[in-house]
Amino acid sequence: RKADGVMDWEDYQSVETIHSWMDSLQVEFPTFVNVTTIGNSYEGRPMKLLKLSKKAGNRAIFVESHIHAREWIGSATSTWILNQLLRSNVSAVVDLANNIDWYFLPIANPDGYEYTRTNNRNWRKTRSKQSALCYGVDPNRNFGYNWMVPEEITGSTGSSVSPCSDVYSGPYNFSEPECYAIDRFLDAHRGIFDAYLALHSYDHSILYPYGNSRVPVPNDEVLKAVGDESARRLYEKHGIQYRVGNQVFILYEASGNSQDHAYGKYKIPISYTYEMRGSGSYGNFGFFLPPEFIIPNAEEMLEAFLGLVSKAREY
Ligand code: ING
Ligand code: ZN
Repeated sequence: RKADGVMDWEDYQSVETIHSWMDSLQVEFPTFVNVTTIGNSYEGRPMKLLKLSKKAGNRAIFVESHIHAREWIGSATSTWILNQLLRSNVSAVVDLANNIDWYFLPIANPDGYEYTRTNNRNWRKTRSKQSALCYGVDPNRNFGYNWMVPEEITGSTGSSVSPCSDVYSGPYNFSEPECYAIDRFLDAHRGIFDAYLALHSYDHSILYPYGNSRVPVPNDEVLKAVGDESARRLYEKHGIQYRVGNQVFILYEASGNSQDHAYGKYKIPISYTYEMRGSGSYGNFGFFLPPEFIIPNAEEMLEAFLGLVSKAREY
Protein backbone atom coordinates (compact mmCIF):
# COMPACT_ATOMS: atom_id res chain seq x y z
CA ARG A 1 0.00 0.00 0.00
CA LYS A 2 1.15 3.45 -0.89
CA ALA A 3 0.83 6.41 1.46
CA ASP A 4 -2.55 8.05 1.98
CA GLY A 5 -3.29 10.69 -0.60
CA VAL A 6 -1.37 8.89 -3.35
CA MET A 7 -3.44 7.49 -6.19
CA ASP A 8 -3.45 3.76 -6.82
CA TRP A 9 -6.01 1.08 -7.65
CA GLU A 10 -5.21 -1.35 -4.86
CA ASP A 11 -7.79 0.39 -2.77
CA TYR A 12 -10.65 2.87 -3.06
CA GLN A 13 -9.51 6.49 -2.82
CA SER A 14 -11.01 9.59 -1.28
CA VAL A 15 -12.56 12.45 -3.26
CA GLU A 16 -9.54 14.56 -2.41
CA THR A 17 -7.04 11.97 -3.60
CA ILE A 18 -8.88 11.43 -6.89
CA HIS A 19 -9.27 15.14 -7.51
CA SER A 20 -5.64 15.98 -6.78
CA TRP A 21 -4.58 13.08 -9.01
CA MET A 22 -6.69 14.59 -11.81
CA ASP A 23 -5.02 17.95 -11.26
CA SER A 24 -1.60 16.29 -11.37
CA LEU A 25 -2.45 14.79 -14.76
CA GLN A 26 -3.00 18.25 -16.17
CA VAL A 27 0.47 19.22 -14.93
CA GLU A 28 2.00 16.04 -16.37
CA PHE A 29 0.22 16.24 -19.74
CA PRO A 30 -0.41 19.96 -20.25
CA THR A 31 -0.85 19.73 -24.02
CA PHE A 32 -3.77 17.32 -24.01
CA VAL A 33 -5.29 17.14 -20.53
CA ASN A 34 -7.51 19.87 -19.15
CA VAL A 35 -9.29 19.74 -15.79
CA THR A 36 -12.24 21.99 -15.06
CA THR A 37 -14.84 22.30 -12.33
CA ILE A 38 -18.30 22.16 -13.89
CA GLY A 39 -20.12 23.07 -10.70
CA ASN A 40 -20.20 22.44 -6.98
CA SER A 41 -22.03 19.84 -4.97
CA TYR A 42 -24.60 20.75 -2.32
CA GLU A 43 -21.90 20.76 0.35
CA GLY A 44 -19.56 22.74 -1.90
CA ARG A 45 -17.24 20.09 -3.26
CA PRO A 46 -15.99 20.61 -6.82
CA MET A 47 -17.44 18.54 -9.67
CA LYS A 48 -14.14 17.91 -11.41
CA LEU A 49 -14.15 16.98 -15.06
CA LEU A 50 -11.11 15.92 -17.04
CA LYS A 51 -10.93 16.38 -20.80
CA LEU A 52 -8.43 14.34 -22.79
CA SER A 53 -8.01 15.59 -26.35
CA LYS A 54 -5.05 14.73 -28.52
CA LYS A 55 -6.38 15.86 -31.88
CA ALA A 56 -8.58 18.65 -33.19
CA GLY A 57 -11.85 17.59 -34.74
CA ASN A 58 -12.31 14.38 -32.74
CA ARG A 59 -15.78 13.20 -31.76
CA ALA A 60 -16.27 12.84 -28.03
CA ILE A 61 -17.39 10.41 -25.33
CA PHE A 62 -18.65 11.45 -21.88
CA VAL A 63 -17.98 9.08 -18.98
CA GLU A 64 -20.02 9.70 -15.81
CA SER A 65 -19.26 7.57 -12.78
CA HIS A 66 -20.03 7.30 -9.08
CA ILE A 67 -23.33 9.23 -9.15
CA HIS A 68 -24.55 6.79 -6.48
CA ALA A 69 -22.55 7.19 -3.30
CA ARG A 70 -22.09 3.54 -2.32
CA GLU A 71 -21.10 2.34 -5.81
CA TRP A 72 -17.40 2.81 -5.16
CA ILE A 73 -16.31 0.70 -8.11
CA GLY A 74 -17.51 3.51 -10.42
CA SER A 75 -14.78 6.09 -9.77
CA ALA A 76 -12.14 3.40 -9.23
CA THR A 77 -12.91 2.01 -12.70
CA SER A 78 -13.21 5.26 -14.62
CA THR A 79 -9.93 6.56 -13.20
CA TRP A 80 -8.14 3.29 -14.04
CA ILE A 81 -9.39 3.46 -17.63
CA LEU A 82 -8.38 7.11 -17.87
CA ASN A 83 -4.92 6.20 -16.62
CA GLN A 84 -4.65 3.55 -19.33
CA LEU A 85 -5.73 6.01 -22.00
CA LEU A 86 -2.88 8.25 -20.88
CA ARG A 87 -0.16 5.65 -20.39
CA SER A 88 -0.87 2.41 -22.28
CA ASN A 89 1.27 1.38 -25.24
CA VAL A 90 -1.30 -1.14 -26.47
CA SER A 91 -2.13 0.05 -29.98
CA ALA A 92 -5.91 -0.30 -29.65
CA VAL A 93 -5.85 1.78 -26.46
CA VAL A 94 -3.55 4.38 -28.03
CA ASP A 95 -6.04 4.57 -30.90
CA LEU A 96 -8.88 5.27 -28.44
CA ALA A 97 -6.85 8.00 -26.77
CA ASN A 98 -5.72 9.63 -30.03
CA ASN A 99 -8.93 9.55 -32.03
CA ILE A 100 -11.61 10.27 -29.46
CA ASP A 101 -11.96 13.19 -27.08
CA TRP A 102 -12.73 11.85 -23.60
CA TYR A 103 -14.59 13.71 -20.89
CA PHE A 104 -14.40 12.01 -17.50
CA LEU A 105 -16.50 13.01 -14.51
CA PRO A 106 -15.16 10.37 -12.10
CA ILE A 107 -17.10 11.44 -8.99
CA ALA A 108 -20.55 12.72 -9.93
CA ASN A 109 -21.72 12.65 -6.29
CA PRO A 110 -18.77 13.74 -4.12
CA ASP A 111 -20.86 14.55 -1.01
CA GLY A 112 -22.49 11.15 -1.04
CA TYR A 113 -19.17 9.37 -1.57
CA GLU A 114 -17.55 11.14 1.37
CA TYR A 115 -20.59 10.33 3.50
CA THR A 116 -20.19 6.63 2.67
CA ARG A 117 -16.55 6.80 3.73
CA THR A 118 -17.25 8.49 7.05
CA ASN A 119 -20.80 7.76 8.20
CA ASN A 120 -22.89 5.24 6.31
CA ARG A 121 -21.28 2.87 3.80
CA ASN A 122 -24.70 2.07 2.29
CA TRP A 123 -25.76 5.64 1.40
CA ARG A 124 -26.99 6.05 -2.20
CA LYS A 125 -28.27 9.60 -2.69
CA THR A 126 -26.96 13.17 -2.58
CA ARG A 127 -26.77 14.94 0.81
CA SER A 128 -29.16 17.86 0.39
CA LYS A 129 -31.59 18.45 3.25
CA GLN A 130 -35.08 17.51 2.10
CA SER A 131 -37.27 17.42 5.20
CA ALA A 132 -37.01 17.60 8.96
CA LEU A 133 -35.58 14.12 9.12
CA CYS A 134 -34.54 13.08 5.64
CA TYR A 135 -31.63 13.92 3.42
CA GLY A 136 -30.77 13.38 -0.19
CA VAL A 137 -32.28 12.93 -3.63
CA ASP A 138 -31.56 10.03 -5.94
CA PRO A 139 -29.45 11.85 -8.53
CA ASN A 140 -30.30 9.21 -11.11
CA ARG A 141 -33.98 10.16 -10.79
CA ASN A 142 -33.45 13.94 -10.81
CA PHE A 143 -32.62 14.63 -14.46
CA GLY A 144 -35.10 16.60 -16.51
CA TYR A 145 -35.92 14.41 -19.46
CA ASN A 146 -39.10 12.46 -18.68
CA TRP A 147 -38.66 13.30 -15.00
CA MET A 148 -41.44 11.53 -13.04
CA VAL A 149 -43.09 10.28 -16.23
CA PRO A 150 -44.56 6.81 -15.64
CA GLU A 151 -43.94 3.76 -17.78
CA GLU A 152 -46.90 3.03 -20.11
CA ILE A 153 -47.82 -0.46 -18.96
CA THR A 154 -47.06 -0.51 -15.25
CA GLY A 155 -47.69 3.15 -14.59
CA SER A 156 -44.56 3.21 -12.43
CA THR A 157 -42.06 6.05 -12.54
CA GLY A 158 -39.52 3.93 -10.70
CA SER A 159 -39.00 6.89 -8.41
CA SER A 160 -40.60 8.17 -5.24
CA VAL A 161 -42.14 11.44 -4.03
CA SER A 162 -41.05 10.67 -0.46
CA PRO A 163 -37.94 12.57 0.69
CA CYS A 164 -36.98 9.60 2.83
CA SER A 165 -36.95 7.14 -0.07
CA ASP A 166 -33.72 5.94 -1.63
CA VAL A 167 -35.20 6.66 -5.06
CA TYR A 168 -36.60 10.11 -4.21
CA SER A 169 -36.94 12.09 -7.44
CA GLY A 170 -36.43 15.45 -5.73
CA PRO A 171 -38.91 18.31 -5.30
CA TYR A 172 -38.40 19.36 -8.93
CA ASN A 173 -36.11 18.27 -11.72
CA PHE A 174 -32.51 19.40 -11.35
CA SER A 175 -33.08 20.32 -7.72
CA GLU A 176 -29.66 18.75 -7.16
CA PRO A 177 -26.69 20.95 -8.10
CA GLU A 178 -24.73 17.84 -9.11
CA CYS A 179 -27.30 16.94 -11.79
CA TYR A 180 -27.75 20.54 -12.85
CA ALA A 181 -23.99 20.91 -13.38
CA ILE A 182 -23.98 17.91 -15.73
CA ASP A 183 -26.98 19.31 -17.61
CA ARG A 184 -25.39 22.74 -18.00
CA PHE A 185 -22.18 21.17 -19.26
CA LEU A 186 -23.98 19.02 -21.84
CA ASP A 187 -26.04 22.02 -22.90
CA ALA A 188 -22.89 24.06 -23.49
CA HIS A 189 -21.33 21.19 -25.49
CA ARG A 190 -24.22 20.19 -27.71
CA GLY A 191 -23.38 18.16 -30.77
CA ILE A 192 -19.89 16.97 -29.84
CA PHE A 193 -20.74 13.73 -28.03
CA ASP A 194 -21.38 10.44 -29.80
CA ALA A 195 -21.65 8.51 -26.55
CA TYR A 196 -22.66 9.02 -22.91
CA LEU A 197 -21.60 6.24 -20.57
CA ALA A 198 -22.76 6.07 -16.95
CA LEU A 199 -20.97 3.60 -14.67
CA HIS A 200 -22.92 1.98 -11.83
CA SER A 201 -22.95 -1.24 -9.86
CA TYR A 202 -24.09 -3.91 -9.51
CA ASP A 203 -25.76 -6.25 -11.99
CA HIS A 204 -23.51 -7.23 -14.92
CA SER A 205 -25.60 -5.50 -17.56
CA ILE A 206 -25.52 -2.83 -20.24
CA LEU A 207 -28.71 -0.78 -20.24
CA TYR A 208 -30.07 1.74 -22.70
CA PRO A 209 -33.06 4.15 -23.03
CA TYR A 210 -35.63 4.64 -21.96
CA GLY A 211 -35.81 3.91 -18.26
CA ASN A 212 -39.53 4.56 -18.29
CA SER A 213 -40.57 2.94 -21.54
CA ARG A 214 -40.57 -0.43 -23.21
CA VAL A 215 -41.21 1.15 -26.61
CA PRO A 216 -38.02 0.67 -28.66
CA VAL A 217 -36.11 3.89 -29.30
CA PRO A 218 -35.39 4.73 -32.98
CA ASN A 219 -31.86 3.27 -32.88
CA ASP A 220 -32.71 0.34 -30.60
CA GLU A 221 -31.04 -2.09 -33.03
CA VAL A 222 -27.82 -0.08 -33.05
CA LEU A 223 -27.80 0.14 -29.26
CA LYS A 224 -28.36 -3.61 -29.02
CA ALA A 225 -25.65 -4.46 -31.56
CA VAL A 226 -23.05 -2.08 -30.12
CA GLY A 227 -23.92 -3.17 -26.59
CA ASP A 228 -23.65 -6.84 -27.56
CA GLU A 229 -20.18 -6.29 -29.00
CA SER A 230 -19.17 -4.38 -25.89
CA ALA A 231 -20.43 -7.27 -23.73
CA ARG A 232 -18.68 -9.84 -25.93
CA ARG A 233 -15.33 -8.11 -25.53
CA LEU A 234 -15.89 -7.72 -21.80
CA TYR A 235 -16.67 -11.45 -21.49
CA GLU A 236 -13.45 -12.41 -23.27
CA LYS A 237 -11.35 -10.74 -20.58
CA HIS A 238 -12.45 -12.53 -17.40
CA GLY A 239 -15.52 -14.53 -18.40
CA ILE A 240 -18.29 -12.39 -16.95
CA GLN A 241 -21.48 -12.42 -18.99
CA TYR A 242 -23.33 -9.09 -19.18
CA ARG A 243 -26.93 -8.81 -20.34
CA VAL A 244 -27.71 -6.09 -22.87
CA GLY A 245 -31.01 -4.33 -23.44
CA ASN A 246 -33.60 -1.72 -22.71
CA GLN A 247 -33.39 -0.50 -19.11
CA VAL A 248 -36.97 -1.46 -18.20
CA PHE A 249 -36.75 -4.94 -19.70
CA ILE A 250 -33.41 -5.74 -18.09
CA LEU A 251 -33.85 -4.15 -14.65
CA TYR A 252 -36.79 -1.96 -13.65
CA GLU A 253 -38.51 1.34 -14.36
CA ALA A 254 -36.50 4.45 -13.52
CA SER A 255 -37.48 7.86 -14.89
CA GLY A 256 -35.29 10.93 -14.72
CA ASN A 257 -31.96 9.14 -15.11
CA SER A 258 -28.87 10.56 -16.79
CA GLN A 259 -28.72 8.06 -19.64
CA ASP A 260 -32.22 9.03 -20.79
CA HIS A 261 -31.46 12.72 -20.41
CA ALA A 262 -28.30 12.50 -22.52
CA TYR A 263 -30.18 10.52 -25.17
CA GLY A 264 -33.51 12.31 -25.10
CA LYS A 265 -32.60 15.93 -24.48
CA TYR A 266 -29.15 16.14 -26.04
CA LYS A 267 -29.66 13.49 -28.73
CA ILE A 268 -26.46 11.65 -27.84
CA PRO A 269 -27.15 8.49 -29.86
CA ILE A 270 -25.10 5.93 -27.89
CA SER A 271 -26.19 6.16 -24.28
CA TYR A 272 -25.57 3.32 -21.85
CA THR A 273 -25.55 2.57 -18.19
CA TYR A 274 -23.05 -0.12 -17.26
CA GLU A 275 -24.03 -2.06 -14.17
CA MET A 276 -20.68 -3.51 -13.21
CA ARG A 277 -19.40 -6.06 -10.70
CA GLY A 278 -20.81 -6.93 -7.33
CA SER A 279 -23.16 -9.78 -8.14
CA GLY A 280 -22.79 -13.28 -9.37
CA SER A 281 -19.69 -15.08 -10.55
CA TYR A 282 -17.12 -13.65 -8.15
CA GLY A 283 -19.28 -13.62 -5.04
CA ASN A 284 -22.25 -11.62 -3.89
CA PHE A 285 -20.57 -8.51 -2.56
CA GLY A 286 -23.26 -6.13 -3.74
CA PHE A 287 -22.10 -2.55 -3.45
CA PHE A 288 -19.24 -3.53 -1.14
CA LEU A 289 -16.93 -4.98 -3.76
CA PRO A 290 -13.54 -5.71 -2.16
CA PRO A 291 -10.70 -3.63 -3.60
CA GLU A 292 -8.89 -6.60 -5.14
CA PHE A 293 -11.63 -6.61 -7.78
CA ILE A 294 -11.03 -3.02 -8.88
CA ILE A 295 -8.42 -3.90 -11.50
CA PRO A 296 -10.16 -6.99 -12.93
CA ASN A 297 -13.40 -5.02 -13.24
CA ALA A 298 -11.57 -2.10 -14.83
CA GLU A 299 -9.67 -4.35 -17.23
CA GLU A 300 -12.85 -5.90 -18.57
CA MET A 301 -14.51 -2.48 -18.75
CA LEU A 302 -11.65 -1.14 -20.88
CA GLU A 303 -12.34 -4.07 -23.21
CA ALA A 304 -16.02 -3.14 -23.13
CA PHE A 305 -15.13 0.39 -24.23
CA LEU A 306 -12.90 -0.97 -27.02
CA GLY A 307 -15.73 -3.18 -28.24
CA LEU A 308 -18.22 -0.34 -28.06
CA VAL A 309 -16.07 2.02 -30.12
CA SER A 310 -15.08 -0.54 -32.74
CA LYS A 311 -18.70 -1.54 -33.33
CA ALA A 312 -20.06 2.03 -33.18
CA ARG A 313 -17.60 3.01 -35.92
CA GLU A 314 -19.56 0.76 -38.31
CA TYR A 315 -22.54 3.10 -38.07
N1 ING B 1 -29.08 0.99 -10.81
C1 ING B 1 -29.64 2.02 -11.66
C2 ING B 1 -30.51 2.95 -10.86
O1 ING B 1 -30.37 4.14 -11.01
C3 ING B 1 -30.68 2.36 -13.85
C4 ING B 1 -30.39 1.40 -12.77
C5 ING B 1 -29.81 2.49 -14.88
C6 ING B 1 -31.82 3.08 -13.86
C7 ING B 1 -30.06 3.37 -15.90
C8 ING B 1 -32.09 3.95 -14.88
C9 ING B 1 -31.20 4.09 -15.91
O2 ING B 1 -31.36 2.49 -10.11
C10 ING B 1 -28.30 1.25 -9.79
N2 ING B 1 -27.70 0.19 -9.21
O3 ING B 1 -28.10 2.34 -9.39
ZN1 ZN C 1 -26.31 3.27 -9.31
